[in-house]
Amino acid sequence: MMPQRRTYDWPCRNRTLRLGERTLVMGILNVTPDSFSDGGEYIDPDKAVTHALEMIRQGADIIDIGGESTRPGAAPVSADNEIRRTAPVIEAIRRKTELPISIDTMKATVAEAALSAGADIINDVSGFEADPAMAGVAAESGAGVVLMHMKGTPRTMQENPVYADVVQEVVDYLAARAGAVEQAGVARERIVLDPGIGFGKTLEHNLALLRHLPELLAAGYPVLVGASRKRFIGQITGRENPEDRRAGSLGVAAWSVGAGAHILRVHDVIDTCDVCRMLDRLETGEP
Ligand code: HH2
Repeated sequence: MMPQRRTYDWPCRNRTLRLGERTLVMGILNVTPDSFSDGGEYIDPDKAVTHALEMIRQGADIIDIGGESTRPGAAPVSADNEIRRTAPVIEAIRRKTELPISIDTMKATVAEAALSAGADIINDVSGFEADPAMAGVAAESGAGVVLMHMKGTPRTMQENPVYADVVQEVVDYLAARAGAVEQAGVARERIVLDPGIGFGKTLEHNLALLRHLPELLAAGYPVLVGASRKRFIGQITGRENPEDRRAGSLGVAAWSVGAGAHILRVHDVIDTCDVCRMLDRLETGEP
């Protein structure tokens, strides 16, 4: 028997998302020229909006928009450039749908522009550490918050990540970051944690974090997992090309739901939604 997930109400500005009854699927929209899987595909705003609407039709619960690649070795992007890439796309999506939108950024000014354009959630891969102004933006706006663990910076994080105990270190780090963000005025119930698969982690580290997801869940916050098409899936399956990692990604998605994750951040929305619907129903046992 699968354990029943703990449920949460996640307030994100003027809406509240129910977490844990049904797994939520966050569709990835990278408005970047250099993302590791879909780089360049959606840099054109019209194409980006079309892809977002397609993911919504496929069953996405949240659209996560990023204007800066965080793939290993990626070069940083200026705030102006990131805003130019993301804000118009958010505005255009918001005109067409009420679905929650998250902004994937480490910069407070980018988050602010995204919130003005209609975003509801701030997804920061630096755990709100990169920009000291980020917590204030979240506190003031009432946005939902995703705090992710990363060791180092995207430029250097995969060089030689070393941990004494990766699970303990990630859990302690995220709990401490959540505490700091709460101190800055963000209500606890607005925070979701993410172990940061692939961010300063070897294959073994990624596997340990996924195998011990319940230890992160025990911190008492909802958990998001972003493993879609990542390199460790290629290492295990032998698939060099990220687009060929779909089945491997679905395997990790199924594992994560079984372990208790509340939200999955993915490229392949339609398949992930099917996996989630099956697992959600198996979990409740409803006929
Ligand atoms: N992974 C990526 C980017 N943002 N955010 C969260 N919360 N969790 C993740 O695991 C995560 C994330 C990296 O993937 P992707 O956006 O596909 O690539 P890139 O950073 O190259 O744009």
